[in-house]
Amino acid sequence: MKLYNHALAPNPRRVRIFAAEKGIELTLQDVDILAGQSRTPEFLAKNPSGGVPVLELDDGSCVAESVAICRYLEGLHPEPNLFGRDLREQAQIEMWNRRMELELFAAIGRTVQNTSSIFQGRYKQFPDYGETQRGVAHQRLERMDRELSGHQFVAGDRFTIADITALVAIDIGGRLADIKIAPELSNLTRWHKAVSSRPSAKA
Ligand SMILES: N[C@@H](CCC(=O)N[C@@H](CS)C(=O)NCC(=O)O)C(=O)O
Repeated sequence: MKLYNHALAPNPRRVRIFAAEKGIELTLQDVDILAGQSRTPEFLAKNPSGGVPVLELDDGSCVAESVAICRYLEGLHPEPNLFGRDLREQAQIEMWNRRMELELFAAIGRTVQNTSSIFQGRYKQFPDYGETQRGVAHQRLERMDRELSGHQFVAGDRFTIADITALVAIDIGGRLADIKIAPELSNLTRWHKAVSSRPSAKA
């Protein structure tokens, strides 16, 4: 199995952290997405959406979309469980993962795309819209802080895929859009320190 990867991009990092939690070693092949290497005809044949990560299986078939890749890895290596054991837990974790993706990661992604110099010339940028999205991201972080007063991790009392999604989103926001966790958000600060200190966070 080979993972088409980019060292700094958040979605491939999601898969690397997920695999590291399970002790799976993936062969990585870096794709220079900023130089357009994920938009070549060869790469588009692997993933018509033109992005990383892509997991290429030993038979040459490809799976794109980070959550789909993570589900595949969970099937191959069920432990430690990161997607939920029974139906009820699976639904809860899915709910939290989608909230982290659609409410937090998306707002941070739109802030970065519309304000970071990295994307100048790559996308038409709308800085005002980017600033609005920065506000949305901060509101979501404040809500996360309140949610984390009731449970240790995003989806409950154990580490799951939802924590991985939140971590990669927050870290890329901090790096490329200066979206930082305010010190008064003590539950979120505690959570971020805990998940960042797991060995998988360095993957
Ligand atoms: N929904 C996809 C998003 C993939 C994605 O947007 N990847 C970015 C890196 S984080 C990328 O490769 N961008 C390059 C491009 O779109 O040209 C997933 O979850 O994997």
